[in-house]
Amino acid sequence: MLKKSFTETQAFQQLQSAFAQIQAVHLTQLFEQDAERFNRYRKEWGPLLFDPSKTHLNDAVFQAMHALADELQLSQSFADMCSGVAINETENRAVLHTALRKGPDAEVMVQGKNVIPEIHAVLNKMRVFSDAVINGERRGYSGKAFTDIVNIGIGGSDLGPVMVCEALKHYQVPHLQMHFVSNVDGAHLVETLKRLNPETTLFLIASKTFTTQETMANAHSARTWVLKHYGDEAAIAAHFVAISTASTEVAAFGIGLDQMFGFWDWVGGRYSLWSAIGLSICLAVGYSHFEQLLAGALFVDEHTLQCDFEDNIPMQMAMIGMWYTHFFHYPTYAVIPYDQYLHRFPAYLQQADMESNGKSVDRNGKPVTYATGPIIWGEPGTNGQHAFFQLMHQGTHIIPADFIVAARPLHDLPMHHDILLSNCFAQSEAFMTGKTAAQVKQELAARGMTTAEIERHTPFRVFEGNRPSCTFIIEQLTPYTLGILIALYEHKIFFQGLLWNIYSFDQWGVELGKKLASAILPEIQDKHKSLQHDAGTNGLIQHIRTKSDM
Ligand code: G6Q
Repeated sequence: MLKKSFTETQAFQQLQSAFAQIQAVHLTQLFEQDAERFNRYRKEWGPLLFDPSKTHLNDAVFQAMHALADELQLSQSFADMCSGVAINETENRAVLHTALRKGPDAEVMVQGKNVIPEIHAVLNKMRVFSDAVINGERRGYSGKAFTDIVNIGIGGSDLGPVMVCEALKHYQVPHLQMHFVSNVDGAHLVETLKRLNPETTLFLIASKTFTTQETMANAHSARTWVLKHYGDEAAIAAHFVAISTASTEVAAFGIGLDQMFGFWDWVGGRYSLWSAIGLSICLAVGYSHFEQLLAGALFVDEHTLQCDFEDNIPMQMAMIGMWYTHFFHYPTYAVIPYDQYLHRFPAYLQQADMESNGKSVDRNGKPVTYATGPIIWGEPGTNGQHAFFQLMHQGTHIIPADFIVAARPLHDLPMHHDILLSNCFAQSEAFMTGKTAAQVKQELAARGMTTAEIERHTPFRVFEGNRPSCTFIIEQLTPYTLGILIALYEHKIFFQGLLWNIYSFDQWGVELGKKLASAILPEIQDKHKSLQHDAGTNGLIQHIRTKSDM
């Protein structure tokens, strides 16, 4: 793998001159210059349409991006990742979430061993288990069928499964309710368990390391809740399963290895929903839907492997993101699904993207001299329109956005879907075209305002426009198309890591957070311990010590 950034390439010069030509051009001018722009840039691939035509692309920019992709060998690096090369060098690991989507006949070698048979053995165990829970064969300790599943996990062991279970609610098994407990704030567990019956509740303890403080605290409290009800240790085996890479820690917790669903260190936490971490998804929607999710992601893996820059959607998404982050200096990027089922998609992407590319040291150990991963955020439309869209339309910050919508709804209220679609398209149109002073004046005159009133009101009603966006249309939200959407963003993140020459698959910032809290915990629990922090932190701890006496 090359260890140079986009700024060190010859294509970068090409991009700089293309930028000089286009930076002052309004998006509407690009459409005036080329009415075929939509057809030129949109890509249709299976059930997906990707439309980047409302971004600052032209032939010169596109060619420079293509040259950059070739010069940085993006395709080769993607193929390396998929074939098991240890590209996560800071943790000395392969990165193989793509292997989790492959069929049983594939071959992916890690340290001389084909990992596909193990993957399919775990998938098979997930299928058998989820079928048994769903059809009531697998029951609680007192013989009652399960009605509620509680997944206890945090970060990568939570955000992906929650997002998918919410997104696929339409397909949910009706007699099983899913719950997710992640926060160590006891309120999360207490409020979840309040309405549940220990005899009909199954806990999935999802933790790659099985040492994460929050998950272990929640798991132990859940265990106590079950034990308190039954008064019998033997009940634990019937009500707890573990999803982890750490069999010793799982056994120490008291969960037998037959009750454990394994995965491997080459599956990163935020890329793990395709592994056993997806057991909650299998239980929520049934194993065959989980298989469809994997198939959608595989479709994108193959697309990404086969297509060069001209057709490669994740590669183009990555370039457009870099284009706005580096050249236009737009520090944030919004993801706006016009789909209520996708309401957790932006939160999921925040982790996937910002934990991967929130880095400031390059792969040679040197500080980077350019902006890396943008701040990712978003909420579903149309809700966002009645909240933060004002700033997106008329604020001083320009925020590129992805709009995501399905052509056909999953409900039978067609009028609602027509309104949803029209809002989605109207917003990207308004972001691009804005409204000129002349248009505002004409409108106000038509409403009968005097010239003086028109002059006074016009400045507030002008929209500059020229706000870029990409639109993604899927045919319908299914497990397959959801798999497509997730994998598109995963690979966009991968390619951006290459452009910025950073390691996308470690997370030392998260590790730091895990250690810091462990140092302060005993100081909160024992008020006589001396405090060695900065004066501000010591002050906060002292304050809590006085309050806990009250
Ligand atoms: C993800 C990160 C992080 C991790 C959580 C939970 O890529 O590594 O979000 O998923 O900290 O870790 P465990 O699964 O080990 O409990």
